[in-house]
Amino acid sequence: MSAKDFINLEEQYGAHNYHPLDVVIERAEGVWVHDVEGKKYLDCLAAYSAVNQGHCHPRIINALKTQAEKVTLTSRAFRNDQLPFFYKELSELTGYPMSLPMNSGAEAVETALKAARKWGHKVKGVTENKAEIITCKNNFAGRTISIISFSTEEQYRDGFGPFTPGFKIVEYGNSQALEAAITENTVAFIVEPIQGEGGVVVPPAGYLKATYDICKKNNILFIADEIQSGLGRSGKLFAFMYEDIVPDAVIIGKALSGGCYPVSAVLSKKEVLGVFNPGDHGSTFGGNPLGAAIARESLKVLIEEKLIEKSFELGNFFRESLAAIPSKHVKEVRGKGMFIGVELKPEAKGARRFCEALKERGILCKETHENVIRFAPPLVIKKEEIDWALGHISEVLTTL
Ligand code: IF1
Repeated sequence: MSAKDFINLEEQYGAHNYHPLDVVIERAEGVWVHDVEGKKYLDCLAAYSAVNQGHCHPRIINALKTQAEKVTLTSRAFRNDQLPFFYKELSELTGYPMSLPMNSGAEAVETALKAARKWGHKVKGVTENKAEIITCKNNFAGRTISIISFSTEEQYRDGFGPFTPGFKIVEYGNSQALEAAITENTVAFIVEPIQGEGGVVVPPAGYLKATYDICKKNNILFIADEIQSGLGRSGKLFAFMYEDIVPDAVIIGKALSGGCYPVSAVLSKKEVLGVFNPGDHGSTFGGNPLGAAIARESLKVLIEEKLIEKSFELGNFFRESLAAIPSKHVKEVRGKGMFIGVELKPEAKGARRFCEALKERGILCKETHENVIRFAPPLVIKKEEIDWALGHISEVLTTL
């Protein structure tokens, strides 16, 4: 079968809710993916930061196989022997005393929303059904009805109403806007420390600290959505660590399983997660032994292979090298660690054609919005591989 045959099958039988680049991947290892026609590409998207540890990491795959042969799913009606260690190791790594596991990122965000509302009512004393949660313009937190209720991207909402009430949206990067939006009913502020889908937008230095202090002053939960920015992507374990804050809750997903299985979690403390009583919340697959075993190994790989430090050093090198490319198309190069966005000028006629050209040269990346090319390869990428990619990126950005 040719790539075209696979694409035709997919187009015929699948819902058309995506517009992928036409590369049909059949296997991958580390930073490299191989398509059905035998072509090899450097993956500069890393499944939106889910494969920070690299594709099919041997240790993670081994943990997957070993656990799959023992027990995969118990449901939470019974206990299993992996979940307790997953909780403990996650706590030791992050410093958060407890966590609640789910599967997709969106489910973990929903979990945080539910925790915040219930905390607001039961602990803070906000009148029932009056809780307000503040979010930021250009956020991305998933696709559920409640989450798109606070999206500012028209397409993500179009046709999907009616929406969940109780959200307020303020400008990202402006702490005064947060302060002005607070009422006696505000229970939480949810923020991406670096906006991913928004175009790898890094807020002004001091913004996270300022908004955190505002939350503390007003008895509001500060919740960091680190689903994309977390677990080493930004060059720190969490992107919020660039500022001196400890969020009340942190939401993680994606790289928590090294891209091998959907595993997400909300990290927090007893005052917050303690609002959930047996039966209040759950999931058939959340906390299952297969996911827990995979996540345990994924976290170990992240630490033992020093991927966070590598992301910081090589990411900064990659970003500075991109910024030095003399291209008339580039408006700004920004990011932290291995989380990089190259914003093109409007005259460049869109990032998509640059992604297509890079694909022809064996580099896979994806535009975000019209004008931003995102570079976020697996954190196992080597300096020589970055150098090789830079040669091609430089040619594409200067000749197209
Ligand atoms: C798609 C985007 C990235 C996220 C943050 C929660 C979630 C995400 C900060 C939800 C998910 C994914 C979703 C995926 C593509 C991707 C994406 F372009 F859509 F926005 F990464 F930039 N919080 N982001 O980035 O996690 O439920 O998907 O596990 O929807 O196509 P999920």
